[in-house]
Amino acid sequence: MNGAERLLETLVESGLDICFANPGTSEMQLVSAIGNTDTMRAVLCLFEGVVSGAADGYARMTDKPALTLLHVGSGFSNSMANQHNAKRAHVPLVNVVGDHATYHLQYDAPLTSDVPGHAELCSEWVGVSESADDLAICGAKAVQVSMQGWGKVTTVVAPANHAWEESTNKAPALTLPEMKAVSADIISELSSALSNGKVTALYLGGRALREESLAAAGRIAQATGARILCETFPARIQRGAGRVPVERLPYFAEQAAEVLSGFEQLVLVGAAAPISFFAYPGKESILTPDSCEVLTLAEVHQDTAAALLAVAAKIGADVPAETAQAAPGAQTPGGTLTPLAIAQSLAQLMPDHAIVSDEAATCGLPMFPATVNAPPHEWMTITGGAIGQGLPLSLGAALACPDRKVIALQADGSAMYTVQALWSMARENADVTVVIFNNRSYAILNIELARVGAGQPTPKTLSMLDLSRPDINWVEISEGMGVPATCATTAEEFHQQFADAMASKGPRLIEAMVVQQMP
Ligand SMILES: Cc1ncc(C[n+]2csc(CCOP(=O)(O)OP(=O)(O)O)c2C)c(N)n1
Repeated sequence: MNGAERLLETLVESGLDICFANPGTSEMQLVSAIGNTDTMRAVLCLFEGVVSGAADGYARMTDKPALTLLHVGSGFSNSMANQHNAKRAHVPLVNVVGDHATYHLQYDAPLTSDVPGHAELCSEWVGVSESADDLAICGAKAVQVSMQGWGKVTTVVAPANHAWEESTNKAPALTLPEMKAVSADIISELSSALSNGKVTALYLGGRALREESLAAAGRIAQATGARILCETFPARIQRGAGRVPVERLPYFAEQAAEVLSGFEQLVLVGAAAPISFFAYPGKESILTPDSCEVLTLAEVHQDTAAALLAVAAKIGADVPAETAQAAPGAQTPGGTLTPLAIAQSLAQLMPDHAIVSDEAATCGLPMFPATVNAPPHEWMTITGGAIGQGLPLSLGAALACPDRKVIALQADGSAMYTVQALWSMARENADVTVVIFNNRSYAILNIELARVGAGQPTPKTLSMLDLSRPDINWVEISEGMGVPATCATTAEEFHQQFADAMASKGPRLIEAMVVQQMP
């Protein structure tokens, strides 16, 4: 066997079963190895940002890594924005990046680059293979590290000669690490703090937003009067009917600070302390008031469910919190096609256990609160703020959960970054309904322009935030990539088209010509 075949053998034995790929000449042995096995699904993506975003979506839904296959430093750097989002989502991810043969690097051929340097910028572990045998050893280690805590982004740099040279030693899969538990001392300390009568919020993030943790947090809230908040951009939250509802901290700093202003204690559970998304002249970066004590029950990467259950047991919190309830009999939305009308259609029509990828940007603001009583579903957001995540994320989630409907709520500007994901959705027959919020604008930047105090905009200034001239035709783009598409201009049209999409399987795109009221 050659090094590439050994690497693949080890990755498959370590539990990896899907590869999102955009390969080049230095990865041909790996392409060939994957082509000769039926244990690794291969998904071609036509831009590397789709590769990394899809791997993120797959990992968010399965809690295990997907493999990516990328081509040298240039390919890796194309994937970086979504590697960044994946890192911020704390998901496991294993990249394999090919490089020139070791002996070829000295000649500085055109694609030569510092591949480990590229990888280190957004990987939490990088292994550079030193021989054909070492390649699979690096692969085993990459999977092991990727499964530390909730997950890490890892990268194996694979020189082409290590892939094609003979490898005589099999590299066994390594034992996967256990999630770190919260100590008994912290459980006692936080149980006392939660019972001290101060005005308190539980601030949940990451894995603490799964059903079991939410139920335990609900019981704690019920017993102590604490409010349940969550981070602004969670990786994945389980919500809808039957689940304990969570209030998401608003994006705009003033609104977030307002929400946090009355609390004397904030208890972090799998979330970092809330800070402003950006700095603004004359505004605070820290969103909690000085008088609010910030305590940590569970850090990111710790076992949040066990910690919440332990606190609930210690304080005798056994009364369940109220859960969201289905709201039957809602009226079919009509008239102007606003984001809220779309949210109403979504809440009425989404099937049980749908997966929502929310990169609707400004149009997404009313969607989350308006879907609290929708059927049970999961909601994924743009964890690292690097746009171009939503379409790839929904592709990866759909391949991870083929029996569930995926709904991509997608702002038009962000969609254009990784629009190639549509082609992979068509090719893989991914069950994704894409809703494009066509507002022909970088609307959020029009808002931010005023908020940062950048002065009076000129027409030239505004032209850098405007997506017209020419208008983008999403139906044509989508159909050109093999995804059937329709356009909706009223709430009734949207409702009907969305109902049709929910009733059928396979990729669909609805271009929603939204009329937006700016916050
Ligand atoms: C990778 C990356 N590039 C650029 C930005 C800056 N940025 C933030 S929002 C935005 C425009 C978003 O427009 P759109 O997706 O249409 O949503 P809207 O604001 O119109 O709701 C841009 C360019 C970013 N966050 N990430």
